[in-house]
Amino acid sequence: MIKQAGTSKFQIDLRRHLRSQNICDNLVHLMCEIAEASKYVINAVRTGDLGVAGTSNLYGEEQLALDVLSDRIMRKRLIHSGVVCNIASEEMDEIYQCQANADGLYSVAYDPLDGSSLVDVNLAVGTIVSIYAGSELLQPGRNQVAAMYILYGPRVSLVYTVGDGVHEFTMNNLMEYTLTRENIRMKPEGDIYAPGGLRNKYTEGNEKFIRHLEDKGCKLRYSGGFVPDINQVLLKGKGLFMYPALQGSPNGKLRVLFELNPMAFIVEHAGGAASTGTIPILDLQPESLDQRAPVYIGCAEDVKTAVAFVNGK
Ligand code: AFP
Repeated sequence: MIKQAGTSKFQIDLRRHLRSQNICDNLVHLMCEIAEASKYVINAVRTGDLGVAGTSNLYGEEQLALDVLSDRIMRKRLIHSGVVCNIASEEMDEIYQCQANADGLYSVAYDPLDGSSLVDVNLAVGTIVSIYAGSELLQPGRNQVAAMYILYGPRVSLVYTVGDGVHEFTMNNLMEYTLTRENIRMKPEGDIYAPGGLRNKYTEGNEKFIRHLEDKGCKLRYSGGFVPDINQVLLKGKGLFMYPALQGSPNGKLRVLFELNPMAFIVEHAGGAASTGTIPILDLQPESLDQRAPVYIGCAEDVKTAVAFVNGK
């Protein structure tokens, strides 16, 4: 553990902090390469074309020019890193193999620009990254060796875990990521909630749960962007995000590989929890790249209460 963040005159940069973790050089190098890629994604978000790309992704959704550009930036950087075996992106239809031999290498699943439809209304968006050792991407999220997200908001911040604490870095005016919060911990129960999906499609259990949160005085905080919404719950250390099963869409909306696994890995290592309403997100065995699942993620007691309501408390 490094001296308390922000108290020393020395700014602790990402590479130095990663080196202080008990992880191998290849993983340090990979995570620093992803941080470097985010500097080009920022530029694209701030100045790039806000129009459509004229193509559609794995889900048949229309791709924005920013989706395609940020995906290309991330993919090139991951290939260039030399330590990646397989890549899966929310914007690509299938797994891309960089190297056949997976010894000592990693496989990466990422959402290059989650919430991209919010950029043209100037709301915060983010990049989400999930890392596994070896070649296999379709495995339970609990096997991740690292997860990180980069939030492009009023400030640019990066949050990561390698399974030993959750740490936040903020970009300084030299475009370097320096440590701002170390070993972030969530409280057992919270006072904010972020409910995704159409309320008139909520099941009775979910509707009762929302009323329970409102009765206990929780404030609604939902931006429509998974990364800023999770960042708020995580850094305030008190709250819950949910995108439940809806009438007509039993698996909700969010994607297991690109969104749920990395965020669940981060939140669980900050003392929170993440559930489908039936099992922990990290115990899910993904069957396909485009698999979706309902999610309740945040303070452990709030997630437990959600599961109870959803299962007919
Ligand atoms: P987009 O990437 O299509 O903007 O979707 C964003 C997202 O995947 C996630 O960031 C949000 O939490 C969720 O979808 C918002 O969904 P609703 O628009 O249904 O609220």
